[in-house]
Amino acid sequence: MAEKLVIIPTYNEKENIENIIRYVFDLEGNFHILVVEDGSPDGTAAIVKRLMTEFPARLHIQERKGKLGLGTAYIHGFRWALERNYQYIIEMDADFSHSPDDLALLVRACENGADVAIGSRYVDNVIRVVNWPMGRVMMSYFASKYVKVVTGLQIADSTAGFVCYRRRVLETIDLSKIKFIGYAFQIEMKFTATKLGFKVVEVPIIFTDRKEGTSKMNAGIFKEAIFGVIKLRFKKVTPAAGSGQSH
Ligand SMILES: Nc1nc2c(ncn2[C@@H]2O[C@H](COP(=O)(O)OP(=O)(O)O)[C@@H](O)[C@H]2O)c(=O)[nH]1
Ligand SMILES: [Mg+2]
Repeated sequence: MAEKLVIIPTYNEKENIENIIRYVFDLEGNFHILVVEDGSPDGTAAIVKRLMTEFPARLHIQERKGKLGLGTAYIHGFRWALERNYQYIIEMDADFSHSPDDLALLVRACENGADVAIGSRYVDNVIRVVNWPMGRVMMSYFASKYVKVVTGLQIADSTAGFVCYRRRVLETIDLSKIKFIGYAFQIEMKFTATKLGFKVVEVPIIFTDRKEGTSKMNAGIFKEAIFGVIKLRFKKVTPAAGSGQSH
């Protein structure tokens, strides 16, 4: 059976991390988890390490020295996964905004021919977001429309952070050239995969605002996305050296 890794980046997620790890391990499908932990002052790492004694084969942690951003946390996790035998590598938040029950949907889409499966809030022009303030929903929804216009990327939810990649996608993308860190990182990954010719599909999911802990989103991350996509439009995408681009 193909090995599946869920990468969960964390910064101050002590209220969520144990629950989400246990939830994923209770699912069918033998998912493994890598937590990429950025030195959270709230002690998130200690909780993960305690659970690692209970799940030594399935739970892993990579610790970095400080809050270095979501994008670089995922790049770190992707490299870690590629050094091991994972065939499906999934991005998921720690805060239950992405329902772990939907992991199977994303993996199935990849098993059925997708190279990248996006858990999409906006596919078919339906907005599936629960409990976000209306302003934030509108900002996110129209940001996706803006990305479409500026980059030409035909994806309804380009800032989505619930994504399953087949291994070969992450092998082919030159990860050293992925430069953005916030929502722009998510756009850049989808843009790059599409430019390299991979099949990217959107799977409808419901996104629910976190009930515990606080958002780490800030104005800088938003600004990076707005201006970053303009740069993206002119970016030349080439496969990683030695990847052979074998798809
Ligand atoms: N390692 C790491 N994780 C982060 C960082 N910023 C956010 N996260 C995690 O990324 C996920 C999404 O962040 P969140 O604050 O929920 O963003 P929002 O849903 O857009 O409000 C959560 O699991 C956070 O703990 C960071 O700088 N480093
Ligand atoms: Mg969140």
